[in-house]
Amino acid sequence: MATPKDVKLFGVATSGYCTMVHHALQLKGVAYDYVEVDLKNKSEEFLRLHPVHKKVPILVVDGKPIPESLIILQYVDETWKEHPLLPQDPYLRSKVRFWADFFYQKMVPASYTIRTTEGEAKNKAVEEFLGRLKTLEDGINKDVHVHGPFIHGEEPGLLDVILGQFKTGSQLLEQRRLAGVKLLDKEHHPPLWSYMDAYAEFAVVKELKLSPYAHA
Ligand SMILES: N[C@@H](CCC(=O)N[C@@H](CS)C(=O)NCC(=O)O)C(=O)O
Repeated sequence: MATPKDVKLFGVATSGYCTMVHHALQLKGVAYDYVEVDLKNKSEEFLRLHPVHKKVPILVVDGKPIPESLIILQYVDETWKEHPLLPQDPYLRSKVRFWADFFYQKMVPASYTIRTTEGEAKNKAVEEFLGRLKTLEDGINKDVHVHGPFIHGEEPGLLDVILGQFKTGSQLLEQRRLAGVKLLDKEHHPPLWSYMDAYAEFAVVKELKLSPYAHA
């Protein structure tokens, strides 16, 4: 396959999903244009690119649109070989995909419930979120992490890119919706905390501080 020539990312600056795609492209050294989308006034062009969910991010490569951040991240990894985001070994790759899917299927909805409920329902949602977070942390340590500062080892991979957005998102959720309740802290989640710290210090990530409001 010839290397794509024309790469455009349609996104919004406050979206953690879009930041993941920025990071993946930059980790791989891909040159691309960025188009900021007005979600309150979606353009015809944008709606044509993604008529199904009508959400950012959308990556457009040589005129062809690719929606959904997790699908985009895997497309980017398969298209540009520098700095692989997924391991070579198919079994290990399946494990990384499993925990990435767990994040999208279990953590994102749990944080949405915390944002949108009050009282007893919110307390229950926090408990559920923390239970799932423990499952995620244990799973990553058992199935993926072997050594090194990142989840994927000496270099950040797919789970680092995804969870890199998670710390900011959780902290914002704590500040805005959960007076005094901690979702993620160093004391209760030392491994996750240290992976996320290592990722935040990584050059590409440090230079591209895009998302103050992850998983908006
Ligand atoms: N599952 C999608 C979620 C993307 C998403 O929720 N994007 C939000 C911004 S963070 C959006 O475009 N919302 C616009 C809308 O719902 O109209 C992905 O991973 O790409």
